[in-house]
Amino acid sequence: MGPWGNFLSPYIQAVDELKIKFKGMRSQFGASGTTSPIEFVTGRVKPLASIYDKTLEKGIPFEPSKQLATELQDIAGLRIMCQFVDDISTVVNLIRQRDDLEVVEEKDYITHSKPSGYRSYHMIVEYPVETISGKIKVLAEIQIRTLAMNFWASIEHSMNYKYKGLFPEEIKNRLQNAAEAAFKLDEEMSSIRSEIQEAQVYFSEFKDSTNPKIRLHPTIEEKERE
Ligand code: 0O2
Ligand code: 0O2
Repeated sequence: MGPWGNFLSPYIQAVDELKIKFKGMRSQFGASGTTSPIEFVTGRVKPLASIYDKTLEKGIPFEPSKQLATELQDIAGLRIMCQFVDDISTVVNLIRQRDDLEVVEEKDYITHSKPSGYRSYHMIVEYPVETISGKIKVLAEIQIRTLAMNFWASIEHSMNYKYKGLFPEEIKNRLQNAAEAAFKLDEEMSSIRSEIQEAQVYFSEFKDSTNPKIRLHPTIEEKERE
């Protein structure tokens, strides 16, 4: 393994472990019969080409180093998608309570969206990875957002590649309007949250009810009878 392989290895482990842990949170909600605030989780280690671009932007040497590990806080990146805006603070609180990581910074781009229109909640955490040469603490960035925020960010991110961040004024305005429309959608969905969740519980019970032996939770009717 070369110097980059050695440097990135604990980040790969951190992403794999945190992905399993956050997906585990989702399963635990499911197993307890409670609607999960987590819809799905993704993770990635920043590709070397993106690390290179960031070092140019920040004016730091492109080499595995302590400086790189400190200044690039998103070499390990996790993304947690939620159905509703309120779920984001639930997830943030669950992460704050964990003993297996330390939150070092939080950035609230939901109440303070970026000028581009970007919305998301960012947490920078320090996560200890056990390696054959001992414990290594790495930084990881966790982005927590709704499905609508994620839809907008994915589209805008891919357009950024085409325009290299320099959007024509009209596209910039349209993207800002689209971000507001996405937020309006989130607000509308929040206002009918209880109806949506009732339907989702009914739907999952309907699926399970085709085989009564695998039903893990009481149905709404059974709950009401209790
Ligand atoms: P399942 O059974 O498909 O739900 P990986 O290493 O493959 O677990 P990776 O490569 O980090 O994950 O990210 P990827 O492949 O982009 O997606 C991670 C998980 O998120 C996958 O599920 C996708 O199915 C799921 N996913 C991606 N987009 C959406 C989406 O829009 N809605 C929902 N509900 N899920 C999505 P898993 O973990 O492979 O398992
Ligand atoms: P990637 O992996 O391509 O997503 P930094 O830029 O990281 O040195 P800063 O400004 O403190 O420092 O970071 P910030 O803005 O808190 O978080 C950066 C990450 O947030 C970006 O990562 C994006 O993933 C996301 N992000 C921030 N602003 C926008 C935006 O306007 N549009 C979209 N689509 N995503 C945004 P990178 O670096 O782009 O890497």
